[in-house]
Amino acid sequence: MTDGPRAPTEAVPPLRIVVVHPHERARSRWHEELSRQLPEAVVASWPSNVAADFAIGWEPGADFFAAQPRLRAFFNAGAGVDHLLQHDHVPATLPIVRLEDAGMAEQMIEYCCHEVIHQYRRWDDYAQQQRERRWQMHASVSRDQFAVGVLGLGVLGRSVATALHRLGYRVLGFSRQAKALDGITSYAGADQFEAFLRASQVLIVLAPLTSATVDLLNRGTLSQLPAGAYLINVSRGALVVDADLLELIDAGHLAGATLDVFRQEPLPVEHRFWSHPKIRLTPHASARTVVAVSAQQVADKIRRLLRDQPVSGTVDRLRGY
Ligand code: OXD
Repeated sequence: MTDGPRAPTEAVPPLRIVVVHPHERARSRWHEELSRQLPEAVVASWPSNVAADFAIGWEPGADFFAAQPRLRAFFNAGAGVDHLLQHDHVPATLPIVRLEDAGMAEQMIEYCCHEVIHQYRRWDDYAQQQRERRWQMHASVSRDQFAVGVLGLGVLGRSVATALHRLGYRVLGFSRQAKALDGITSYAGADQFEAFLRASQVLIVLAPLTSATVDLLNRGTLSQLPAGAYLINVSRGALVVDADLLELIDAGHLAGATLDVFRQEPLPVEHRFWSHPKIRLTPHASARTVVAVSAQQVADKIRRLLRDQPVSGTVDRLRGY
């Protein structure tokens, strides 16, 4: 028997992905890893004339979205999505998916625990004593009496809070809605914010930047921290009012701050933070995107979306994260 005429097979268009990133090195790392994770896909780097199904990137411009009308989702190549939501060029109905941990949590834990221990063990005082050749031991406070407040209990906030709890610190967590976390005293909602601040000897800022958190830590709220409290900001600079922070440190109400993020990045060379003796700063280096792990997470989520399955980490535009 001979085969009858075959129905023409419909060619399935390949999956198309575009990487958009202002830094050439990051762009090529993402390109390389996504091509490895999704060998069936055509991966392009923006600028490109590929009309993609999915995009991955950081700080895409209006021209990018205008040229990509077919996108089914945009994957953010970092933790915070404020850079996407502050512009109205991101199509209103386009799902935005953020990275969840993807190798950042362990870096954040390392960074925050290092800074908490630095304060708890009074390294700055001992460094000053060394400069003065002064031999003086300070009385120790037990860790369960040393309260560390974690503002923001998302994936990174929860990881940091849990790690500090495991180290034996008294940990307080603040979030919009109460979260039950083992060993962590939870505060939630605007009416518990003051009590949370008043109890936090070290305050770690890990909340996203949204219209509700911009300038949240200002003269009024920072004054509610106990005398001698210390601030660690690893979220976004715009949560803290710089002048108010400096004023409270100079007045002696706050012991100092560790800052990894700033309103303007790179931090302008003339900014007082650079030379302030009570400020330790790093250039937005607390937790870098680990591209290999992140690309695997993105590839898994793309496969789910292609099967019409929901994915975690989808941004709620109204909430702002
Ligand atoms: C961020 C990041 O969102 O570096 O700040 O991932």
